[in-house]
Amino acid sequence: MKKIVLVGNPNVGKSVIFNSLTGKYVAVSNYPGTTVDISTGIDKFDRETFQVIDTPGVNSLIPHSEDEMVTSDILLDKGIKTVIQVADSKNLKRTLLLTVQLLETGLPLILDLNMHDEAKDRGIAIDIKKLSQILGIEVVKTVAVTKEGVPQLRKTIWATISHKQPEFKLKYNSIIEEAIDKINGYLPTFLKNNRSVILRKSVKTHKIYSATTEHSFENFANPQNLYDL
Ligand SMILES: Nc1nc2c(ncn2[C@@H]2O[C@H](COP(=O)(O)OP(=O)(O)OP(=O)(O)O)[C@@H](O)[C@H]2O)c(=O)[nH]1
Ligand SMILES: [Mg+2]
Repeated sequence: MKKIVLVGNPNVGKSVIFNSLTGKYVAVSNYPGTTVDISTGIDKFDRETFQVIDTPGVNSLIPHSEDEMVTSDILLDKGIKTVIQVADSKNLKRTLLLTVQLLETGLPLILDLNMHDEAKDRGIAIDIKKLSQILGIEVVKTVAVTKEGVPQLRKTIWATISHKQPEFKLKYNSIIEEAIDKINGYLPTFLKNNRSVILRKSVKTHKIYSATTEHSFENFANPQNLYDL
């Protein structure tokens, strides 16, 4: 079954959005090999049925905790059709750091600026059209607790579900770009050009700075190690 994954910083309303999308068809289970709970549910768009996955909150796709490791791992699942980043509209800076990392996965992405009510109370106004143009993705506003904007979010998921994500490439300095190219040469075909995987793994192991020998790159690109993100 095709999968839709909800990802976002902690405490931004992912689970409330998840409940609005899936209703009562929900199962909670441990992510394999961890103590982290993952909720999955079913949503029907037109004649198609999708599995919706709620993930634990993350500050970064470079994992520093078991929760973050699980979310990063879920994003490597080949069956994923669309990622919805649920965000706190009051904290755009924190949101966009994760947006860039999600764009680097190459997965189709929709940005849901949730908690729009609280942002409005604080006088925060976000030009979602402009943001959508800059990022090259659909951006919607919601208030999960009152379901405001949820029908629009659903419509957007449905409209973009089979779209190919335009390539997003943030250019890093030459040391990093050269390391990315080199590491890419060792990746198995299904992960080729996946800058997100390369950068996550590189930052975690600091190999982007220290891997100067072919041997360490081979070690780095060992498919078994790649799942250890
Ligand atoms: N005012 C307001 N509160 C919201 C909104 N969305 C969620 N909340 C509240 O924010 C809190 C966190 O919501 P959750 O859905 O648990 O957030 P989460 O992102 O799943 O949190 P983690 O799974 O811990 O990362 C709850 O108290 C919600 O009722 C919103 O749009 N407006
Ligand atoms: Mg949650």
